[in-house]
Amino acid sequence: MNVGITCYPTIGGSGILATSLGEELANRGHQVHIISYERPVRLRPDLHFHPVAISGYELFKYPDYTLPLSVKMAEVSEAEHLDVLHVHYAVPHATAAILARSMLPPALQPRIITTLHGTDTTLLGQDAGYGPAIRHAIECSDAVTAVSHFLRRETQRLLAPAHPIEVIYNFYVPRPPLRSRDAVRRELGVHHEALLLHASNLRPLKRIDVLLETVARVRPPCKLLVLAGEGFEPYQAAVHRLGLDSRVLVRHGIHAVEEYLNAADLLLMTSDSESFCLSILEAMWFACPAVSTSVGGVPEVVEHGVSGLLAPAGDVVALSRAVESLLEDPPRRQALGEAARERARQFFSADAIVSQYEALYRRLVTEGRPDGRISVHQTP
Ligand code: GMT
Repeated sequence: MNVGITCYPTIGGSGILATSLGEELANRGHQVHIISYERPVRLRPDLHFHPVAISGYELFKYPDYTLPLSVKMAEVSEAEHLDVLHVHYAVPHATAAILARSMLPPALQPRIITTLHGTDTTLLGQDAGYGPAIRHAIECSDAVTAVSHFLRRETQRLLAPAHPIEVIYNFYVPRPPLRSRDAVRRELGVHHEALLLHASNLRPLKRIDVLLETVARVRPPCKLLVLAGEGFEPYQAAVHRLGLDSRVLVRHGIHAVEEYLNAADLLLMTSDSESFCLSILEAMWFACPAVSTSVGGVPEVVEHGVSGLLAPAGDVVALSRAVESLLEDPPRRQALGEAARERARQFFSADAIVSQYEALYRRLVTEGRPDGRISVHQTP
């Protein structure tokens, strides 16, 4: 099939997932076209990339992305005979896709799949300036998926769209680390102490304050490595106040996360909300168990006490005790890590998930278009 994918290209779960999906679809023989304002960070060179040019028209107080995106989507749909256009993160991608479709004659209209990733409905869905547009885009999509049952429930509760939402979980394909665990720990100056890892975009809902307070309470020797796109400076004062200067390391813009996941003893996530938490899944593939707040879709990814440990949101005492319990019991930590890797293989592999998206595409294409025609462009 000819598949268009639109996502945010920056570091972030939805962009990473969409890029991996594109690569896996290409591996399965589909023609994949990525449409975005920048080449996604992890995009392999053999996928087709169609950049959206944003005009700096001086009359506009705020630059507009939605219209040039929709024009590019329509152009690519027509030129590449897209069967489906799969947009990740509703805002503004789903709205742009609906507009692109309405610019095209029926025979050239791709089927539109909107995948909800989290804050596009849990936060923006509650914003009076966005909610009705998001509901409209969901209702006009040919299919809508959410990355967890939690997100489906929340979207139905907040927006009540008159359209079914299917759950297709996220997946992750680990790349082999380029450096050994020992080499990475040497680079970080981690010797006999444990290495805790936190990977996120540091948005307020990731609760970096809770993260630092949790680490400050952990008694066994450990260091915390924070992997973030950018923006840790506002937290340096808290690092200092909590006496963590020598225990907190920060690395920005790291794409080779695998090396660090492989070197870490556990992942620590303290979010107030997560629809899924791709960082946890990434760690699971490296048998690195997570200690996380039990929020949103996280309990669908981690079974408490089996493949990781969960604690109430904001509870620094429970979180630090959970971390300590794993640092003090390496065999248990290893058992949870192994169980996490097994769970990732069983439920969140490309084999398990990509076939669900392919089946959805096939269903939409063979169901036919609203005008009764079926797609004529299918390749494999
Ligand atoms: O968490 C973020 O702020 C980024 C956001 C994104 O769009 O990349 O993440 C959301 O999508 C990820 C991929 O599906 C999920 O793993 C994250 O849990 C979700 N974030 C939230 O729900 C807060």
